[in-house]
Amino acid sequence: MIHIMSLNTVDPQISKLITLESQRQSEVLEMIPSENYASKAVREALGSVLTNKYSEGYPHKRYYQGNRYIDEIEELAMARAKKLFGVPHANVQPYSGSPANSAVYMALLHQGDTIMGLKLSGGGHLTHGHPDVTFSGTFYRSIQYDVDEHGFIDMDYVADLAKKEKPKMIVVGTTAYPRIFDWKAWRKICDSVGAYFLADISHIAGLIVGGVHPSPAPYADILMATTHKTLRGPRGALLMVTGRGLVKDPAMGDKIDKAVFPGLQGGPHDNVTAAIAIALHEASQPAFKNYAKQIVTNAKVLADTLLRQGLALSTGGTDNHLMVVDLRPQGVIGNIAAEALEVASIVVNRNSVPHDPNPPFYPSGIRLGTPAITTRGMKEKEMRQIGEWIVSVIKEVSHYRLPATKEDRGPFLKKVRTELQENKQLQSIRHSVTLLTKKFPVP
Ligand code: DSN
Repeated sequence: MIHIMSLNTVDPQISKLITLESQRQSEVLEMIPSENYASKAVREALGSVLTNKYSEGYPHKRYYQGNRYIDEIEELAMARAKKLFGVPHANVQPYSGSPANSAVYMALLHQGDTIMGLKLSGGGHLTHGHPDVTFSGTFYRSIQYDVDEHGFIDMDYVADLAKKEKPKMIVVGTTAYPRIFDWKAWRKICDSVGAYFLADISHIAGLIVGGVHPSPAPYADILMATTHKTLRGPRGALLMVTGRGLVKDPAMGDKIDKAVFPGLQGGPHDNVTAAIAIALHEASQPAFKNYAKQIVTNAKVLADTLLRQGLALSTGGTDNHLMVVDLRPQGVIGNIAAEALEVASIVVNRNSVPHDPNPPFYPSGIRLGTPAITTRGMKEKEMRQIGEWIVSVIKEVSHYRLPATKEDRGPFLKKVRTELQENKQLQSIRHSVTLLTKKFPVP
């Protein structure tokens, strides 16, 4: 009986929370650069009967019966990924970006081998060798490169570091870096030391397939892309081996497949696989190119508005979908700026800035992105308005200083939170944001 009852009847508590979250998503300006609004078709596949199935293995090589339709779905997802990214091998099973990167390391490295990735504070990801607390930084010998004082990756420094440390793998990719990569230059560095070249394009995958950013496919050995950021699909990831990767090691695709399953994962989430296939189909449509182009235009206009009003941005601007606001000139921590913006219904995340003197929990910046608001149809005019609001919110909280002693920080943030809720200026911006979001319904 329970099987045919609606969610609201079976579990009114969860049902209500989903309704409230849906309302929240439509009422706020969603500006966390890694978030987006997946289409109804993608969400339909996620909530479909495919969640019932087990299909350990790969198409036509399963350990379970009953996979004839799942095989077709996974083959479609693989074929679409290969076509869209221009690669000969694609694995669509990784549960998300972190397991996908781990699978690459497991496939091609031995414990203790040297990997080289960008520091977290410079815009890198935890799985790019962050020391002490991550698998990538403890199972392997991790050497990290960094950005210069303006936030740019210094390629001469990277080349020298690679020559000195001889990494077996170089990871090129970021979560908070606003500039375009010179993939050819990275290839040269990898070749100079014989390193594997892993391009982690999680953030910019949608910009690459939308034709507004160069693709690393002609240069890298392996591409890793999460599927839910600019690509606008479900939570998941793609691991792709390029033509170059297969020349280097014809077994690279098999090794990566084996590392994903059975190396690190069990059965693939077939509902996600179908949703990935749908997202890849959507990304191959002409409208996706316009969306990708508008994301970058919007980010540039927003960055320009913030800069004109005196905010500092890492690298002084952006070429992609995101920007990192460096709040050190204001002296306020990212936590307070992000919380104040949320009171004004502008949702961002606090973020470390290059060479941040503060720890990641109390970083000196915030990260903003335009993918989700672009999906809602917002354009340059709205970016200028949003930029004004962001500046105004930051001005409103610029006098707050983080206490030096750790014990005082919790009570201080609690007190600030109450004050932010009562702040009339933030309330007034929230009202204006509500009016704006009503004009741009979540598709
Ligand atoms: N959490 C993702 C991001 O926000 O960029 C990276 O894994």
